[in-house]
Amino acid sequence: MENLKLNTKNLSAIGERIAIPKYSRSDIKTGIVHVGIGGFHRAHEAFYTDQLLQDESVKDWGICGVALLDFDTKIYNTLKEQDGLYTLIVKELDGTHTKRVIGAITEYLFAPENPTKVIEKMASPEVKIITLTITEGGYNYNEATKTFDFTNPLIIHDLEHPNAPKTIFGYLTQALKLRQERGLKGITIQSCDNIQGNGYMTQNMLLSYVSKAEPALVDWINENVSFPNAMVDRITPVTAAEDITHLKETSGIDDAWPVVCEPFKQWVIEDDFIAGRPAWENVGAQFVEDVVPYEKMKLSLLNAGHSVLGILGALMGYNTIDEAVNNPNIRAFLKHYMDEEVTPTLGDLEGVDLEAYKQSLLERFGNINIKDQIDRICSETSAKYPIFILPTIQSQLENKGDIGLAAFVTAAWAIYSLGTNENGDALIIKDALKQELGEKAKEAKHNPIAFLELGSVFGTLKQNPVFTKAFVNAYEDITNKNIEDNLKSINSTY
Ligand code: CS2
Repeated sequence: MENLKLNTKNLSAIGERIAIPKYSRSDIKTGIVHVGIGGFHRAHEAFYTDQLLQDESVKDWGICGVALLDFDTKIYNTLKEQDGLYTLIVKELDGTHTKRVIGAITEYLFAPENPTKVIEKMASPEVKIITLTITEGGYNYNEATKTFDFTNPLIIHDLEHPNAPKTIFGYLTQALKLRQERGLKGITIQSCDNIQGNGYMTQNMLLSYVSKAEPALVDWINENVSFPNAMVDRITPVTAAEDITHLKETSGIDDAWPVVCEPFKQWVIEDDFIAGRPAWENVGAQFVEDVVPYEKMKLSLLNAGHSVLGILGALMGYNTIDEAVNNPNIRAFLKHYMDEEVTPTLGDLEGVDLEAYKQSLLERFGNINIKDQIDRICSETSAKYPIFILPTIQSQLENKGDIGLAAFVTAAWAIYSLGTNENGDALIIKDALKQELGEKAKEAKHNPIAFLELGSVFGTLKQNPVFTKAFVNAYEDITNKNIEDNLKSINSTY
């Protein structure tokens, strides 16, 4: 089989091998600007939108993908080379791969190269929605002060150079200002990040920035921009070199950056789109009045579950999430954490079978074909912990519920931050606070609660005697015996 490079020219030939878009991509207008064209966006929103575009009457919802950071050069160049096309490889539970070429990203821009072009695109009349996957840390929220972080050097830069911004806040402010000046009404800004109340967070952080950068724009935003909350879900590991080779060997497709993901997908969205929206419900998204309870369930069970498996698994020397969850002691620990510490915080979830949901998570985590990297899960834990784990602890403390298992994971993270696993191998720590975490982790060897001094991660947790006691005990237990033996003793108490 001849290898075909993925691009528009070869598309119909590729269509004889795997599924390709049925619609004519050149007829699709851009209705959405999406910032952050990483794997998750390409496995999720772009996938849903591609499915919708298969309906020939839908022509207004093409996506313009924006690469915001210098770091994104590679994905931008790849999409440019491949005319925005990429292969989505769904790794099914039975080990087979379902492959399809996704065509929904019809335009792509590289912000560092041409900021004005990005601002103009966001301000163009045909664009009705700006969607974001800018990661948990991208919202510039500080847990310690509970406010927008104006000390961030990039924010200081944007305030000084409004026409050549570097952050999402600088871009959105300029674009919205142009829309106001041009008399263009409503636009929706929709977060697709894993944050409780991600719409509220986007709105609050943007308004904080705008109040300083363009105070006169605040009222216009309040009247003309909507910020729906949404829960997003699809496990999307980092594409491995073998994925690229395998696609070439099995289908003869030369794709420099395919995306791999699990079969499961979910998108629950509040129906608050001031300028209209795609009928994503026709392709499986759910529109609801209030998404907050669903988000909370997902963040505190799935995402926190990932962090639990990642931190404990990394210390025990595992590389992937399935290896960790398929260790019976870790699995039982995670199950107890979900049942005893998270479930009591979730309140009433109408129409959700929580037991079935938790069971399905264990199965998804255990999918041996996905090979989701523990390094990916543990990256940026300092931004994830305050969203995934801290709210559960706070809620349990308020209601005098158990926090012992969360304290154990937190203590394990302190040990992890020393940079070596139990076998003496170096851990690759990718975290914006890597240095601070490392310093606190060293102090913690003599005084464990020093680790909790990182206010932007732990808020006021250090002042809570119930938590600190459990944390110090757990820290000592981990210093005295290995993780697995600790898990065995903990599990035996349930
Ligand atoms: C993961 C998420 O980043 C993480 O730690 O928990 O990327 C997770 O895989 C997705 O949110 C699944 O929807």
